[in-house]
Amino acid sequence: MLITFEGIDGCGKTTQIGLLTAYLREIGRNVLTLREPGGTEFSEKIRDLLLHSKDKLTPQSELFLFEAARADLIEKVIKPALDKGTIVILDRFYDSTTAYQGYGRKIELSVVKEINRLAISGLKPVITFFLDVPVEISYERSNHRNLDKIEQSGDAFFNRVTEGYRTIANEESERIIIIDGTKEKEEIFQIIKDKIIHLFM
Ligand code: T5A
Repeated sequence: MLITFEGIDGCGKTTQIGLLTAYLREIGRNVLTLREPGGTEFSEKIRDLLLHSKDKLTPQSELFLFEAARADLIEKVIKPALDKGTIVILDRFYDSTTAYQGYGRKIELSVVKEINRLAISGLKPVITFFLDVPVEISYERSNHRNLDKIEQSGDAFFNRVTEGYRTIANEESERIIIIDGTKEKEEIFQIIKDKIIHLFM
């Protein structure tokens, strides 16, 4: 079972993934938590290039790098884990690419979706939690640390990404649960836990 978390930077994904992982382990489930880009030696190198390289990347090269990291992670780690019955919780997946490179960087959506399709080779999450927070909250929560390359993309970019996420979530309302990410951490986790328990029944 693949579970994914989505939202703009600082929306609270990592916090909720930590709570969900602990809860699932408590009830005796095998859980593997991963983040994108990353999770293999190759994908971690790509992560470093994408988030910290001093070179300016074009939107297209950024897109291909995210997809290369994703394809490597899926084949080497995610698929083998799912085959063993492990629950995989993934911090970002192809919805991030649609939102950031499609809506944010303005690469034609049909192109982004096609390249996503190639990279994921048929793998889909059973459920996706989209933590929706306004851009100002994202900045407030991130301003205690150095911003990476993508986080430095500016207000207009993050407004487009946010609107993109809302559109994707409304188009795929069967899979994507929209949660108000400005609520208290515990309240958000209760919503997530209820949905997960429902999935297991
Ligand atoms: N990207 C990624 C693309 O452009 N395309 C792609 O295809 C993919 C896969 C990855 C970057 O790459 C981009 C998107 C990203 O810009 P990253 O370092 O992995 O970068 O960063 P994020 O995924 O954005 O993770 P962050 O750590 O920035 O944010 P989280 O995980 O959403 O938030 P979290 O849980 O760390 O919380 C941030 C702060 O807020 C507090 C926490 O305590 C923490 O201090 N917080 C709350 N405060 C109040 N109320 C709540 N409910 C709170 N929840 C958390």
